[in-house]
Amino acid sequence: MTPNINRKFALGVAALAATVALAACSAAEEPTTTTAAPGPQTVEVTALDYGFSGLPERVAPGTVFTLLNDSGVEIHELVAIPLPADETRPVAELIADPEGLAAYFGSVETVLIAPPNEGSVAVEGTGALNTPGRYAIICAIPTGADPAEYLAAAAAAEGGPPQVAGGPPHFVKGMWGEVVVAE
Ligand SMILES: [Cu+2]
Repeated sequence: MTPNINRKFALGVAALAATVALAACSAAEEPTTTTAAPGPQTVEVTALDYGFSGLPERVAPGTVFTLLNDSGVEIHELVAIPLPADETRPVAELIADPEGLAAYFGSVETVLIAPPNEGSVAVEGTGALNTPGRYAIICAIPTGADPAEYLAAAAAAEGGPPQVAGGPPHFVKGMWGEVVVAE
């Protein structure tokens, strides 16, 4: 029966096309990007020397972030800075402009700190991104800072980044990202 054979063939081609499309899709995806399912969820981001892995591009309001530090050397943080709607520059551009991002440091939504090889504690907010909009995600810890000294300074700091000795902030070395919070 020719029609039946043709139908089987057509189905086979469709399945093959779907497989190829899936393969092309996953190949094009950034390795550090995950696609968020609808609704708030918990997202575990991994901190590396020097970058974030597993940072989603888009999440629902109320999504809670945690940070796992995969470095045995550096202490890392995840600072989520909401950007106003009239700020249209990409985060990459803000990172490159020292005053660009600093202008928004006062409105931080949450800060997670993770010592070497440990999970995070929230030192500002709860880890949740509740307000819809675009966020700059950065780690501003100075390169080579002593983890114990940084934790002590963070505990003592009142509403501002702790001041400890070290090199340039990690975001200068690529430890930054951009997340959109939207329904
Ligand atoms: Cu860092």
